[in-house]
Amino acid sequence: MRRRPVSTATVAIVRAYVGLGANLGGREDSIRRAVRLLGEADGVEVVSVSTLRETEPWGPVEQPSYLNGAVELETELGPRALLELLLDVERRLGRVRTERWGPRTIDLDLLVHGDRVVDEPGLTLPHPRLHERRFALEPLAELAPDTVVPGRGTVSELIAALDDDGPRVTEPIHPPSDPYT
Ligand code: A4P
Ligand code: MG
Repeated sequence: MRRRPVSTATVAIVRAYVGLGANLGGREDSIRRAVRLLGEADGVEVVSVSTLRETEPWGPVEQPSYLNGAVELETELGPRALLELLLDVERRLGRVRTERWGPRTIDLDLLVHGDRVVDEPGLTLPHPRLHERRFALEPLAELAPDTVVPGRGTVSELIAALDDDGPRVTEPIHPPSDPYT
């Protein structure tokens, strides 16, 4: 990954993890463009990107299968500012919101922001459904298995605790060494 200084000495740098999902259009292309845009944003550095994997759609809406992954960031942005950036990148990639849990060209979920616990209108941290979703936890485990999801446990512990009724994740399809720039 391209390294670029993100701060002055006085700004706290936090490690944050963002879930990547797409199930419409050129899914891999959308995810790659999203990661590139995140890395170009001020105050954000992309540290690593997981493999992308094909996953069965979760939820009440019938829709195509997803590509899911995760990206590790170092950022000086607080949770709100980072969420705003994610929503902005979604808009720039042409996401149109129709129904909740419905299909989307790109979905960027703020999974974990350091040790922050937030429960406000429009922002919940850690992501409220992370701990029950294999398609979100497995890419995260590739990047940071020992990371603590605040209030829940480590990523590895959460995977071990999953029941097997959730959507299946097939083999990773794109190696993490794939260039993103
Ligand atoms: N919001 C609050 N907290 C957060 C956070 N930590 N990260 C708010 C991101 N957003 C957060 O999200 C609605 C609002 O949630 C945002 O405006 C933000 O203020 P949205 O993306 O517009 O709506 P959504 O995605 O349809 O709803 P939601 O509840 O975020 O759905 P999910 O949980 O993202 O689920 N199946 C598979 N296999 N893989 C998937 O990735 N994704 C979904 C969407 C359904 N099924 C899936 C997958
Ligand atoms: Mg979402």
